[in-house]
Amino acid sequence: MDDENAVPLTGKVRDKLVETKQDWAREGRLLTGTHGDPTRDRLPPGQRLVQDFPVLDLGVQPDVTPANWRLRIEGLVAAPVRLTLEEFRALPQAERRNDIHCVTQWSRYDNDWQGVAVRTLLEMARPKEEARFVSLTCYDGYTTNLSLDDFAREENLFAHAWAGAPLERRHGGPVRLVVPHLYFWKSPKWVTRVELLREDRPGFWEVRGYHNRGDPWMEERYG
Ligand SMILES: Nc1nc2c(c(=O)[nH]1)N[C@H]1C(S)=C(S)[C@@H](COP(=O)(O)O)O[C@H]1N2
Ligand SMILES: [Mo]
Repeated sequence: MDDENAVPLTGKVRDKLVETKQDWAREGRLLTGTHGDPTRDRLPPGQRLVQDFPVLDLGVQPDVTPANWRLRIEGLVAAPVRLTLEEFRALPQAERRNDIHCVTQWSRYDNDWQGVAVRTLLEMARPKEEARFVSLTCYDGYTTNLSLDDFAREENLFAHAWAGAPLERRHGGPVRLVVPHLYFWKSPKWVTRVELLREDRPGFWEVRGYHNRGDPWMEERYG
C-alpha cells in the first residue's frame, strides 16, 4: 500500500478491548458448536435478540463531515469510481430491511436501511475478470475483507440512513456498508475505499483470530 492509500488509525484505539476480543477468539468463547438453518430459524446459533442498537468499534469514531467524505472504488476495475457524498446521494436509491448478527452474540431484527446498492456501484466500476476479493478501508483505519461474491449480493448496500433518519456517526455515518448475511464486523462503518483484488487480504479482525468469512448460520466466529 503506498502513502496516498494509507488510512492511519485516527486516534487512540482501545487496545484493552482489542486484546480481550483476541483472547476470546483464541479460546473459542461463545461457541455452541451447532449449525443453524436460515430457512427454518430466524436467530442463528448462540445469538440472543436485543431491542436496542449497540455500538461497537475500536473506540475511535472519526468525525467525517459530509463535505470531506469520499468513496473510492479502485484496484481491479475498468472504471475507478470516486464520489462525493452529494454524488453518492444522487445515484439510484435502494431500501433494504434486514437482521443484524454481531459476533459478540447480539442480533437485532428488522433494520431499515437506505442507500445505494453495492451492485449499482459495481456496474459503474466494472470489475475486471481477475478480481475475486475486496478489501474495505474506513476513516478510523479499520479494514475488513470479503469475497467478490459475498460483496456483490443483491441485499448489500452502502447505507446513509437507518430507520428513516441519517445514519448516526456512532453507527458509521455518513456512510457504512451493510452485508447482512455475515457477522456485523463485515459491515464497515465510515467506509471510504473499496479495493478489488486478485488475492484475499484479511482485515483488522481477520488477522486477530476472527473467521475469514463469518457466516452466522455456520457459527464462523473464529478462524
Ligand atoms: N470502521 C469500522 N467499522 C466497523 C467496526 C470498527 O471498529 N470500525 N467494528 C465492526 C464491528 S466488530 C461491529 S459488531 C459493527 C458494529 O456496528 P454498530 O456500532 O453500528 O452496531 O461494526 C463493524 N464495523
Ligand atoms: Mo463485532
